This record gives sequence, structure tokens and C-alpha cells, in this order.
Amino acid sequence: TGNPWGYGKQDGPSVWHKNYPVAEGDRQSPIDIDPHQASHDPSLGPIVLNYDKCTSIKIANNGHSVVVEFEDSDDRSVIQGGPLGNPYRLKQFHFHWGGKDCHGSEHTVAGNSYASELHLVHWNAVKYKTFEEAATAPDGLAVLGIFLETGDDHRWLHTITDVLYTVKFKGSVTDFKGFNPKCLLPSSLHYWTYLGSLTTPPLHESVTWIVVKDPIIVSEKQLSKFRTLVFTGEEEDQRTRMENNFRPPQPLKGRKLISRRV
Ligand code: SG4
Ligand code: ZN
Repeated sequence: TGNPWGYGKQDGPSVWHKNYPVAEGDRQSPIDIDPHQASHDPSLGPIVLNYDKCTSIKIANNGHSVVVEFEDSDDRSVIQGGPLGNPYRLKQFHFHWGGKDCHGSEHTVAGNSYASELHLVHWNAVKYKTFEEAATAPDGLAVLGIFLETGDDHRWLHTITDVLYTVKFKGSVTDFKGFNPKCLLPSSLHYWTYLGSLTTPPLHESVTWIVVKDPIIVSEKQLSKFRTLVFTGEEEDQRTRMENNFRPPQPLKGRKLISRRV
């Protein structure tokens, strides 16, 4: 459907507003998180992840990122608590990353980027019938953001990086069953939360963002495997490496950023 968009000079974040005017809206994401601006809300509870019987189905290259999709016909895998009024179902997770380790995350913290950011996308199946319906509603989606920082090898990320060669090209899909994303989360889930949007077109202002403060550590070698993917399809002559698939921070426009410590 619709208009081609990407992360290049011609089709990147700076021109998205031409086809998607909401790009200049009042609750766009990502943002720069200024920890000193965040108000601490003692009534905000912990995030609870119920991913125990988690059913991943497949991994795919959609031409913008690598996505792991989940069976979401019931409440087997949900996020609840924190700012959320009810459980939200896990639909998929994907990553954003840079061409170099000095950038790649979408959210920044006090102006600093991480090498990559993992997004676990959930939808409000209590209020809405389908993901598509939820994706346009102000309280339709909840995305859990996890920063990736380079250091030692991550014990579980290889489960994903080992299959990336099977989804090198846009449109490729591989079975990926029984993966529980809990293994990719840091031990503490202290977070910042604010109301925002999808960070890619159609940029719907439907996301309750929950950005986890502690990063996970992954090696440069593990991260470099993401850069073996390409944005383009197998038949296309021009191959462009999939990297720098992140949107830069957008204006806060008076929004409140709330922090949850222990
Ligand atoms: C990435 O492009 C994902 O591949 C998309 O997932 C996702 O779209 C998009 O990012 C925006 O999500 O958490 N970064 S974000 O705001 O989840 C949606 C798919 O296209 C609608 C499956
Ligand atoms: Zn994302």
C-alpha cells in the first residue's frame, strides 16, 4: 500500500511529513529523554510481562527492519501494569540500529544514543478488535523499548543473529517458533513512560511508550550481523545495506515524561 518511505536521503525521516503530515503532530516519537525533566510518580506500578507460554511464529525482513511475529489470537503473551489500564497483547518485536555503534537507537538519553533499540509492540485487545484498529487509537498500542549497548557477547541474542542470513532480503520470511523475548530483557525493568507515536510511517499517535532505563549488553560482532541484512528485495539490482533505520528525536511539545524507579 501507499507511499514508499525509507531511511535514505530522498525518502528518509526529514521528508516523511510530505506523505504523512502527522509527522509534525503533537505526540511524535522518538524523543530525547532528559532524566532530570522526568517526574517521579510513586503511584506508577511495575511493568509485568506475562510471556511464559510465548508463541513466536516467524522472523521476517519487511524492508525496514527485522521483525519476529507472535500468535496474538489470545492473551498468552501480554504486558500489563505501569501506565497501562489493562493488559496489551504482544504482536511483534523488531530492532533499529546504526551503521556504526555510536548511534542506532531511536530514543536518546540526555542527548546520547545507544547502538540499537529493541521494540516489543503490544496492542489493546480489551478495547479493540484488531491490531489495525488499535494502531490508530490513542490508547491502542504499548511499545516496550530496550536499549542495546556494545560490550560482551549477549548470551541469547545469537538465537536471532544465527537466522538473519535466511531473511537477508526484503520480503523473506523464516519459521521462528518458541522464542521467548524475556531472554532479551535486562534484569531491572525501571522505565520512563510518555505518550507518543509509531516511529515509522504511518506515524499514528497511538503508542504508550515504556522505555527501559537499563540497556542490555551485546557484542559489536553480534550487532554487525544485523548489518548483513539489506533494505532491498532479492531481484533488485541495487542492494542497500540495512542500517541507520532509526528516526531522530522529535519535539516534546509540552508532554510529560514520567519515571519509575525500583
Ligand atoms: C518497524 O518498521 C517495524 O518493522 C514495523 O513492524 C513497525 O510497525 C514500525 O517499526 C513502527 O513501530 O515500534 N518503531 S515502532 O513505532 O508496528 C508497526 C511491522 O511493520 C505497525 C510489522
Ligand atoms: Zn521500532
